[in-house]
Amino acid sequence: MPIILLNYSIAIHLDKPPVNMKKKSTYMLSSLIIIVLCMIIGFAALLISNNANKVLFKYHFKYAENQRIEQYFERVRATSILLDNLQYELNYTCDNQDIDTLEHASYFNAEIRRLSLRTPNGITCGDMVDTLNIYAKPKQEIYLNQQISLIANTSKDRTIIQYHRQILKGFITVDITPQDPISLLKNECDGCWLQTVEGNGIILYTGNANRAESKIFNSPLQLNKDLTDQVVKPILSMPLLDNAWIKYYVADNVIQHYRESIRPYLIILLCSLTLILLVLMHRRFHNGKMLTFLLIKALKQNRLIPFYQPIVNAETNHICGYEVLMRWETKKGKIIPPDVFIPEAELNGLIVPMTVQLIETVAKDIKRLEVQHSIAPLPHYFSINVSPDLIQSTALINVIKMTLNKFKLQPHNFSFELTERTPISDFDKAKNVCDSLNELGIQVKLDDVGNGYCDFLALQKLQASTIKIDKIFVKNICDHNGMVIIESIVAFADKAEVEVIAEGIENREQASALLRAGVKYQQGYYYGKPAPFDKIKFNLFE
Ligand code: G
Ligand code: G
Ligand code: MN
Repeated sequence: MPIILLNYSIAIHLDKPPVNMKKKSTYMLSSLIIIVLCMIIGFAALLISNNANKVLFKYHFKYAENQRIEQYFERVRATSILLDNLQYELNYTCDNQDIDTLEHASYFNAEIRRLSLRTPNGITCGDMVDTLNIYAKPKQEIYLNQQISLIANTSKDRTIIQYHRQILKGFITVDITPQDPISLLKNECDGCWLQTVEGNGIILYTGNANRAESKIFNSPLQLNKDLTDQVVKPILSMPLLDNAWIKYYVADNVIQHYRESIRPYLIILLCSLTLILLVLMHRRFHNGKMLTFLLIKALKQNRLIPFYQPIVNAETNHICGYEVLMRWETKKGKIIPPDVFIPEAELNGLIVPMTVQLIETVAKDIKRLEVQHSIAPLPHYFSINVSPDLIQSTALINVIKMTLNKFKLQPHNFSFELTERTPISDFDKAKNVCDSLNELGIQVKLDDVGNGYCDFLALQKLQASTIKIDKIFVKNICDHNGMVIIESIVAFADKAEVEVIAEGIENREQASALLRAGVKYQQGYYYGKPAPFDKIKFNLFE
């Protein structure tokens, strides 16, 4: 059984500690600082490195080309809708009325450059007089699918995308108006780039074909697919539907131009990010310092007060003790929870004087309770959280001895629970302190078992009398696994002869399930929330 416990403890230990260790906002600030720093490094690389620039250019280029192609398909879709209506307006005889209809449709639609109709009798007519001559020669054509084909025109400076469709009684061919070239290439020299469309063993020199060939490639006439790949690798190869590729070949100076064009933006971005980084670092630093300053003030003004949460014997429903939970009460009476200030106090060492002061306040409260209820000595224990720093310091023994003497209290009135949000650095020192506490008759409890650092080592070395089961295990008690873990902790505690207290009991079901599992000491909202001295619960049913 203990093996299960050990595994679970390790798993959780790996998952959680950093988040618990630091104050949330500090943690967020630190994360932000790292993110901004990474961004700065990334942008600086873009500014310095040729390769990083080329990668960015490629991505930018691909994005722009994708958008351009998507716009072509959008035009085809729009044309298709237009043809759905047009097919009922034609006579399918190529008479003047048909030509008018075609001219009208083409004139009013930006997507259409040319529109032609073939009638069932094989007559062809279109919206332009010389329509048949313009595209007659370059019969290099790649079909992307049954309806869309790419044709290189005679002047070889643009691709024509043709959309073919059978309509009611004839066949329509539409030349889709060409898109502008990618903006990244708009201002580039003619000979610096080349766009080809390749498919079915054909290469169409499309965008900027004429002069590009002669500049990038030695001999344009010999250009075939193999050679293309050998001479210059395309900067972009994108599949166009199934059986064709669009490829871009770009000379180095295009990338150089790109680099120059983005440089001012990169510099502005880098300056802004550096500024943000400085502000964040200042805040991170200031945050810690500010909190330390305020905590010192709170300590001087005795504003760090105890809240008490009852720990109950669930068999008898009697309160047997209290956990003391520190709160920061501001001047205006606002109560600040410990996770806001304890992690910082543990980092800057203030936790030691804070706990010492808390011990004295608790002692006074115990005295007041004795008077209020006319019971002396009070049978209850008051369990004070101590962080590893303090459990390794003999100051704790001196303080508790002095307090017991000064207020005439019994050792059983106090116990310490060791919170292990940070690891114990010197186990021997901690062991000495715990031994002395045990000799005094003051119990040491291990807090949040299963959810901290090296539980077993601490248990073995520090001779704790009690372990406190962390609330996350109680939360999952209704699952089979949750119960198995509790049972294994109980079995383990029996063997090790330590008491068990379960934390975080919020309802009757959890309380009775735990009791069945053999955990009689219980603490949680079900029995009572942490409360200030004047609202302290003395009887469970009051
Ligand atoms: O009280 P809460 O209810 O929010 O407690 C949150 C955490 O703060 C707990 O894990 C508890 O161990 C820790 N904590 C509360 N009071 C003290 C204290 O006096 N000293 C130390 N070291 N931790 C404390
Ligand atoms: O020191 P430790 O981590 O054990 O502190 C106990 C913490 O658990 C405190 O923050 C306290 O407010 C909280 N707590 C006590 N009882 C319950 C409970 O029933 N449910 C939940 N969610 N938290 C609880
Ligand atoms: Mn605790």
